[in-house]
Amino acid sequence: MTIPTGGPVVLLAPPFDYTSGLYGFVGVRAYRNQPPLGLGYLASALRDAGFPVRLLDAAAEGWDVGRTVNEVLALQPSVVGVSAITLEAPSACTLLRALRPRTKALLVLGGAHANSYWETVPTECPDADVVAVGEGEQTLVELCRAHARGSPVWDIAGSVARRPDGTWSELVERPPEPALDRLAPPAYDLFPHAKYVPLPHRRKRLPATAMITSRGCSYARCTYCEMSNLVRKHYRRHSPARVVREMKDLLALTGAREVYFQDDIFITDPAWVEEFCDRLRAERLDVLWSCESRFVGLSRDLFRRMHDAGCWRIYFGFESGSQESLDAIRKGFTLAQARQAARDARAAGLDVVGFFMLGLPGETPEMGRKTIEFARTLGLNHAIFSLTVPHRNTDLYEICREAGTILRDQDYFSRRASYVPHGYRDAAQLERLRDEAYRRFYLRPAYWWQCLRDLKSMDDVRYYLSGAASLFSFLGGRRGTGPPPYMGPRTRINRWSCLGL
Ligand code: B12
Ligand code: SF4
Repeated sequence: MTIPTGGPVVLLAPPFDYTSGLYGFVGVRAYRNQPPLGLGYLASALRDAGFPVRLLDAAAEGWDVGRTVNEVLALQPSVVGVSAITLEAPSACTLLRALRPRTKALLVLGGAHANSYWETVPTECPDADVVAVGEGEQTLVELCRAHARGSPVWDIAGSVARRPDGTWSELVERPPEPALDRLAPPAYDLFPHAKYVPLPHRRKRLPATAMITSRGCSYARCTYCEMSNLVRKHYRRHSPARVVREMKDLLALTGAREVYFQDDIFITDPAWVEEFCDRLRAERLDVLWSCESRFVGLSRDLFRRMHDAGCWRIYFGFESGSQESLDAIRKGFTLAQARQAARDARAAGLDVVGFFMLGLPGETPEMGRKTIEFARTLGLNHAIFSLTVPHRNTDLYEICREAGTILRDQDYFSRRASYVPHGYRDAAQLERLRDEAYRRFYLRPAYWWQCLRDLKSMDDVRYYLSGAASLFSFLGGRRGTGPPPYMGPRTRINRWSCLGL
């Protein structure tokens, strides 16, 4: 095992990997558009335990692997902690492979990919010394302490590690922190905030930043989501008082004028939201915010209260316009409930964005068109149509294997279909339907008339202009594996910035 060197702990978000084909229309600058809060929490815990910490976000910086390796080595780290979701795992592994011969630092890999696939990570990423599983604050502190003492690191709960004989230790799970308020807020001061510019559909005002108020999902049943397998019993939330305090400090630090709440479901307990809104209003902060939520059982009054406390937008996962598909993926609501929620939120003054999935198992082009039609009738401000991507660690994966063809795993950004249900002729037919969905949703007079009626400020005008630029750049993009014709993405982003966006 490695020898401690006494340098800082370097926490690292890996580079965005163009060569893997995972780019699509969004581009590198748009890829990392919010701070990776998980690393921020780890940094806080390490600092509280007395470790010097550096946080590098290679994706936000636009660094490639070579540059990232040089930046890490220049800091002479004792421990390097890399965070990756599955999409980023190939890039994280390439990085660790490049680092391994050039440093004696302990190399730790964690994040959503390790949380779901820790059993296979040691094989696919053999240059990591340790794979952290689950919430990492305490695990990483203990790993760093053991490493600093020169003690073995292969018996630390919440991780698996390579032993000197090359075998990997068994996982002893670490229970997640039961009382979230005991955790220090993320070390916001370590993020390169100026680099995070959310996509136009994610914010109205800049600078905009992000926070999270809960962990886990309180519903956790949807068949396509890894949350349904991981964390159902572990749903926890910060107190409203803590969230408002954290928000105040974050705004003071960054000058942000808008916050996006990253929670899987922001509204789980209406009483919590009411208290949060009351406290926020009492602070009279100049801040807009937005959040994602389920909508079953929520009232127009609650939406109005949120609106009065600065919430401008809410994202709902409507997913499908076919009740049959909704039931199959266990969404737990009816089309009528979905329609009512959209109506109530709009009537309360909120922008409503709908997420929709095309190409679910059992779907035919006719059913897909029902989803498009449904989206068009909800009075939404924005709709996002995604092609179904089966995650290996979900119930949907097995269903997809039976009811269609899985073409590639966990490929979110290339615009190509990962999975084709039996009801579709081929991937191209499904991809065409997705493009048709965007055209039919956005390119209709009723939609533009609604947008005009919603214009209330210059922020709104800028917002719609940038949204239109995104839409046309998407519809103008080419299908396939090579970089789209308008890459690099920097040029595209720079063009928006000349509009002052
Ligand atoms: C907010 C969010 C987003 C935001 C911002 C993401 C970002 N860049 O920060 C947006 C909306 C942009 C987004 C987009 C996507 N997301 Co997302 N997102 C989330 C969400 C809801 C919260 C993330 C979060 O902040 N969690 C809270 C922090 C505290 O947890 P954490 O990051 O996991 O970190 C903890 C541990 O994992 C661990 N840890 C993490 N890293 C490390 C490293 C080391 C060394 C150690 C020791 C420990 C450790 O310790 C941390 C503290 O306890 C999660 C679901 C969830 N609840 O986690 C999905 C999730 C991460 N997203 C997911 C996906 C698939 C995506 C997209 C690919 C979706 C798409 N189709 O485009 C894109 C990817 C874009 C991107 N750039 O990341 C999946 C990832 C699944 C997987 N196996 O990869 C998740 C898990 C949702 C799900 N249920 O399936 N996402
Ligand atoms: S899709 Fe959303 S509501 Fe469903 S299990 Fe995942 S996080 Fe929870």
